[in-house]
Amino acid sequence: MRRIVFATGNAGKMKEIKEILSDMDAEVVSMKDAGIAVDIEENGKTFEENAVIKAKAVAALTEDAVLADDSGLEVDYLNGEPGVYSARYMGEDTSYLIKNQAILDRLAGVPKEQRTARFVCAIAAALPDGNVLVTRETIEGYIGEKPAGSNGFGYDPIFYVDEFGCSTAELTEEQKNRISHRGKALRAMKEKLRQYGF
Ligand code: ITT
Repeated sequence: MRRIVFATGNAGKMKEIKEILSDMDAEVVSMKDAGIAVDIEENGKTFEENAVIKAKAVAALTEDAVLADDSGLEVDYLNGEPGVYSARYMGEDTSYLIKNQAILDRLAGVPKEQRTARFVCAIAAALPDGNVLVTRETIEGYIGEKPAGSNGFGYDPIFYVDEFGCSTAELTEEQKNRISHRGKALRAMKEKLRQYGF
């Protein structure tokens, strides 16, 4: 069976990715499980650029096909912040309890219509033949009044979706993957990869 290395060090992402790609005729392994350790400077201006930077950096270290995910939260009232800086917002080591509360504080008193936000996900594939493929998808939602739920990771407790009327941290993994930015972008990538024999 072919192997695909997923260039992420984020365990929350990896859990979702493994489930979404579980029907592929390929073994999907994390960078860690492939024995690859590399510090990648994500200096792109867009999610797509950063996903390609990560996929190519890891592809240079393996014969396997490499996928990478660059994603983040865009809050309209904050002019798209934290955006591509979502992981680095307030410092990489600051807990999401603190980061999420800081966003809630910045939106204190702002009515629901102005609390619109989206998660964005770009997936890049760097293939052994040198081809690079990219997909990008979003999920629209809004920043709730308080954090809720303990599933998922990152900003999930403050990101609410109208379809379920709750935060994405209150959804099961299956529910979140069905509607999420990552679920949609990875399913689009699966379609593209099929054309390359995966
Ligand atoms: P890798 O680069 O190693 O994949 P990372 O966490 O640094 O891991 P990103 O640079 O792509 O990844 O930052 C994505 C951040 O956006 C992530 O750390 C979360 O804070 C947030 N994010 C992305 N998708 C999310 C989701 O589905 N739920 C909650 N937060 C999410």
